[in-house]
Formats: sequence, structure tokens, C-alpha cells
Amino acid sequence: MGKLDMKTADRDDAMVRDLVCREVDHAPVLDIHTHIYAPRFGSLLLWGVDELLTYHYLVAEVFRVAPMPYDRFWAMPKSGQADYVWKHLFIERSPVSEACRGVLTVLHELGLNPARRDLDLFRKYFASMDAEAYVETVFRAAHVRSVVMTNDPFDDLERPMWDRGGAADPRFQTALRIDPLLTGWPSASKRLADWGYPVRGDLGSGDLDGVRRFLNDWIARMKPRYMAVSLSPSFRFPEDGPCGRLIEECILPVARQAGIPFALMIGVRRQVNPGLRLAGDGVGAADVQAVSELCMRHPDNRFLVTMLSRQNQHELCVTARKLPNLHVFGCWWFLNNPSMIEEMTRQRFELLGLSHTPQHSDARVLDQLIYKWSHSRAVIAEVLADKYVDLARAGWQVTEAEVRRDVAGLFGGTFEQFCATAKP
Ligand code: HDL
Ligand code: ZN
Repeated sequence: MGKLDMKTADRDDAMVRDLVCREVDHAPVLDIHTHIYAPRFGSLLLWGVDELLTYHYLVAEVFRVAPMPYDRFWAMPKSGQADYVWKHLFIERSPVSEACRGVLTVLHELGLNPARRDLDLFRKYFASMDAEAYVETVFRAAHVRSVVMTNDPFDDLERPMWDRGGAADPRFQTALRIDPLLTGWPSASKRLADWGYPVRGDLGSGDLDGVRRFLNDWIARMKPRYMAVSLSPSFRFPEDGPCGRLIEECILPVARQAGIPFALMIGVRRQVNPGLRLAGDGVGAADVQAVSELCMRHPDNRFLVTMLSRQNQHELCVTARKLPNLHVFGCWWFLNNPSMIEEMTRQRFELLGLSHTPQHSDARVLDQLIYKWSHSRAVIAEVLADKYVDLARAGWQVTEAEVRRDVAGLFGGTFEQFCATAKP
């Protein structure tokens, strides 16, 4: 390419990059997996700087630099735990980890000056907030149009809140989470029996009917976008134990009839270190062949899949190329870091084009939407711009409307189209 052409090409590249950053930065996103609750769920909705500082990612990190007896930490009030994290991870050493940087991004984007390092001053700001108004503030700052919650009928705190009913809020969509059913059938079957379902635990036809009724009752109640489960690296399919049987005989027929996808989040080693509680889970490489078998054998079901091990990502993308009923999503948990988001998003654009959902926040604390989306948008914009620049090198200039269309798809539109194809 001649010198002049190069200069023109460089200028055009810069224009594309600016356009993509603008569109990605402000695109309203549907966050398809979070642990945030609508305000009507009361104390289940976590927000504010003490909740941010005691996020389980930071708990794991503070024990690395300032170990203490676990029970002594957990006996502290939330503010005491937050003080401990702030001291050891922010004041006594620079907060360079992704979870630490996230706290600073939230404070900064809310207009508080993190450099003041004055935790009590930050607390005053949050103390002045009302939950409903603050939801609006955070959704606006994060450009989030709606989140999908994680709604668990086996959660003793959440279940009674469904008895109270309450108006659905389109900003907070639901997902029916059923881990205990698939990963702890013996005790789950006892709970179903306590709740009045004719379940004996023998997985006979009566049990399978009872489980299908349980699922349908909660689908009618919650109107979930999808049913979800997180599974260990040892997940295999087909498998003639409770997990495989319940998926085959209950989850999939009910999901098909309800017209909703089944979401599998695979690769978590639960409670590697129980002393850390929520922070004690780990990761392991799982078997992508199980995903392939599941999707191949059930072409009329729709599957959303994210895997926790970096090791599984390429094989999952190749598997998705073979299976149109498989939608890959997110850089989950230990993969939700700039270096991993970049690697995974590049790989997905190269192997899947735009037919995937690059990110979900997994936010547990409302305010985290601000940092988790700000940090991810920066990386997704850079990778997407690179792809458009590659296209320009091949003589294909994308238009502003095409960029906006593509970004809307990546930020929830493609997920919604995929869910619509699940409808019977
Ligand atoms: O199982 C899950 O949905 C995970 O996301 C866990 O909730 C985990 O504790 C988490 O919050 N990861 O980000
Ligand atoms: Zn999660």
C-alpha cells in the first residue's frame, strides 16, 4: 500500500475505532447472568461500599496477604470486614487486582474521589442513598437496560419472598436456578416431598412426574428466561445417575414445553476451601464432549453454556460451530479479567462471528454493574474494532448503522433471538 494510502488507511482505522468505542461504551446491555435482586427482594439486594469491599473475590484476596482464623473474620460485622479488606488490599498495597480495581472504578464513576482513600467519606455517600433511586443511578451509569437474576427456590431466604408475590420489574428478569436438584438429589428429593410433591427419591416415574410438576410450578411463578445449573468439572452426559436422568427426563422436556433454554455453567469445584465460604470455590477443566452429546441428542432444546476453565474455551467454540442449538456466553468468574476477556472474545469472533454473547457481569452487588460493564466494554470494543479494521483491509468498510446493529446483538439482542427460537 502506498504512503498516502497508508495515511488514509490509518485515518480510517482511527475513525472506525472511535465509532466502535462510542457505540460499545453506551450500548444498553441486557446482562444475562447476575446475582442481583430487585428492590422488592429487600435485604437480598446488596449495594454500597461495604458490600463492594466484602465481595467474595476480595475476601479470597485479603486472606492471601493478611490471614487470620476464618471464624474470627466471619464474626466481624460487615463494616469490620470491609475495614480489614480496605486496609490490607488498598492502603497497605496497591489495589491492582481486577476485583480491587473494580471498587475504585465504581467510586470514580459515581463521582467520589477514590484517591482521597477516605472510606468513611465514601460510606456517607452510600448512607444517603435510597435503594430504588440508587438502582436507577447504577443502571444509568452502567448503561444496563435489564439484568437476569439468579432465582433459587431452594434458597430459604428467597423462597418465602415469592410467596409474598410483588410486581414484576422488567429491569429484573428471572432465571430458575436448580443446582440442588441435579447436584444433591437425595436431599433435594426430601425437600420436594416437604413441599408437597409426591417424591420418594427413587427416581421412579412418580418422582419424575413430581420433579416436572415442581419445575412447572416455579416456571409459572417466576416466568424465567431460562433454567440454569452450575456443574462440577466431572459433569458427564449421557450419564445414568440422578443428574443425567433428571436432565433427560425432567429438565429438557419441561424446558422444551415452556419454550426456554437450559443454561449450564460448567467447571466449578465447589468449596475447595470451606473456611472462605462463598470465596472457597475453585475451577477445573471439564468435559466439552458432555456438552456436545447433550446438544446433539436434544436438537429441539436450546442450550446456553459457559465454562469456567480457560482450557475448555477453544473446544467449546468449535463445538458451538457444529451445534446451532448451543449459545456460548460470558467470561465467567475467574475468566472475568481483561486478559481472559480479550483472549476469549478474539477466539469467539474468529470462530463464531457474532453468534455468541461475549459477556455477563455475574454481579452480586448492585454497584458492581458499573465496573464489570465498564471494564468489559473497554476490551470488547478494542477487539471488535480490530475485527472491523481487518475487514477494512479487505475492502469492507462497516457503516455506523452496521456497527450499532452488531453491538446491540452482542449486548443481549442475539441472546433474545436465541431464546425466541426455543419457543415451541
Ligand atoms: O454459580 C454461579 O452462578 C457463580 O457465578 C457463583 O455464584 C460465584 O460465586 C460467583 O459469584 N462468580 O462470579
Ligand atoms: Zn453466577
